[in-house]
Amino acid sequence: MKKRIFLKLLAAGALATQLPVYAAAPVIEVYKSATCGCCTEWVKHLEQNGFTVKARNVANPSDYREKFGIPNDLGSCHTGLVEGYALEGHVPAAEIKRLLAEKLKARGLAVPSMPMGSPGMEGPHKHPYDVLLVGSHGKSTVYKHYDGH
Ligand SMILES: [Cu+2]
Repeated sequence: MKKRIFLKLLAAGALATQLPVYAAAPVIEVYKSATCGCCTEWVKHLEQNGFTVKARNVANPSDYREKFGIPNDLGSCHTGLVEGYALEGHVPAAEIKRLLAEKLKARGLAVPSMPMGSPGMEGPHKHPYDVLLVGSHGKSTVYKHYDGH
């Protein structure tokens, strides 16, 4: 009897440790203010691209930017976290998927400010903008450039 329970627990434990391997879409946690409309539009963009999003309304999203090591001058309206990577601002799903595939050693990705034409910031114009890779030492490099038109 006791042995059987032990084996069941052992099996359950083994299953639990295997689950992340088989989990499908990564979950993105998003920290935003309750009144942010473009943040909600960005969340929709992520969901439309297959991500599961857990959005949380917080008093100061910038606290999370700081916590995740994204420099203040790269700040935007919301901060996300996916598999240990920070996502600052309106980062396109394509670059998030690329980073998750490349598994680079980095703090995350940032689209500073809120460029018109980035996901969640659709409007009459598309301004050029860069998706920045924030390295593990806090220095950023251009990960992808988007042309405006
Ligand atoms: Cu925004």
